[in-house]
Amino acid sequence: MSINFIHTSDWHLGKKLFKESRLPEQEAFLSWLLVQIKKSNPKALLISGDIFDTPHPSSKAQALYYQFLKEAVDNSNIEIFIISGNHDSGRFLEAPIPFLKDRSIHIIGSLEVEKKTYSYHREGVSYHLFPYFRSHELYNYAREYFPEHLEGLNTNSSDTGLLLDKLIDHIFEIKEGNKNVLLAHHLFGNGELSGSELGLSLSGLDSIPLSLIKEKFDYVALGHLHNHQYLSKVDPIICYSGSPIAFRFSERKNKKINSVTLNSDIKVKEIAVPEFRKLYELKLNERNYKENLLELVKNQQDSFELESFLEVQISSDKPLRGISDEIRDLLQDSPIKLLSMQTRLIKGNELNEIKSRKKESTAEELFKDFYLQKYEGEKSVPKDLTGLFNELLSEARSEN
Ligand SMILES: [Mn+2]
Repeated sequence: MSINFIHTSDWHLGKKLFKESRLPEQEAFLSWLLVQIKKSNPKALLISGDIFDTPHPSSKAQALYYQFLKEAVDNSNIEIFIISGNHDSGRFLEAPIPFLKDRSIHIIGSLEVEKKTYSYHREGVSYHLFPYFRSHELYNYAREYFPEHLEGLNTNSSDTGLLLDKLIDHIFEIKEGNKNVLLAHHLFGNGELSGSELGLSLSGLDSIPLSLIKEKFDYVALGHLHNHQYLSKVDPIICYSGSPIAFRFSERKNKKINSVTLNSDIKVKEIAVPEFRKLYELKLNERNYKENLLELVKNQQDSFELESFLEVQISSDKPLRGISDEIRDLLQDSPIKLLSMQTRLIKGNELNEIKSRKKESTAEELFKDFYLQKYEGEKSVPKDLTGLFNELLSEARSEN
């Protein structure tokens, strides 16, 4: 018997680029996804976290999500499995469960001490839902169910790894004879960041070792990293599906979802997500920018329904005045909107350069820049300080 499911993640509904909404592209993606579901008629849709961009998303973002869920289950026999990501509020995702579970939509948003079911067994396949959680939730859980492992524990990585191992054993029921599929949104192994992810770490542990999941699962459907990538291609297949749209100008644009078929073996068919809006990133200088921008306007295809977004960086050895207005004039009658314009002084002082370059930096990057400027001559931030900073950051974020 052959079983087919679709794996996607990191929709970040409601996310903005500078001040521009991405909801039109996100809506286009969800319509496209409905067509894919109709075409391949999969048994399940797996959404591996970061459904929304913020813990309490706008009503428009929520409306889009519920409209999608309704249309997906109304028009097919699909079951939908959803876990939270680091951007989601787990409790917020779980609140509508009483309505959704009768419609074959299953959500695990948080790791809680109360008993709940993390494994769903179907004919030939079991889905195991690992919600996003932070260290303190892991410790709470351990205190309740395996306190003996907390004795004499340091928050160093081998100990945290041990707790995670216990946790995986404790919450999941691995079914021999079935294909076992894991959904998760933590950092595993050594993935490649695209730059638009928020940093996350468990106390003392930067990423979860693959050895903790390798033996137990056949396919691992990950979320968090925004570039589509495999951590392992066989036994098991471990894959980050990536985000369906690029969130930064610099991010790779080849976005995908996975259509996975389980027989005696596992086949992954990657389906390319169309680009619904063009994002252009141009690095120019004061001599060539006009010519390049005119060229861009000339070659702009009309086939895109949504206007294009543009980021321009212009290097120069002297301050350039009025250049943003000039560029806006150049683009005036074109379907290209200038979202970000940075000038880079080649011989200017370094601070200005960092300021203009780091507009979209993560908190971790900004902290590093700040530290290196404050303590001249230092090459990196001491590890313990980074650890403390990350802890504070994750505390602040979980209060949202
Ligand atoms: Mn994400």
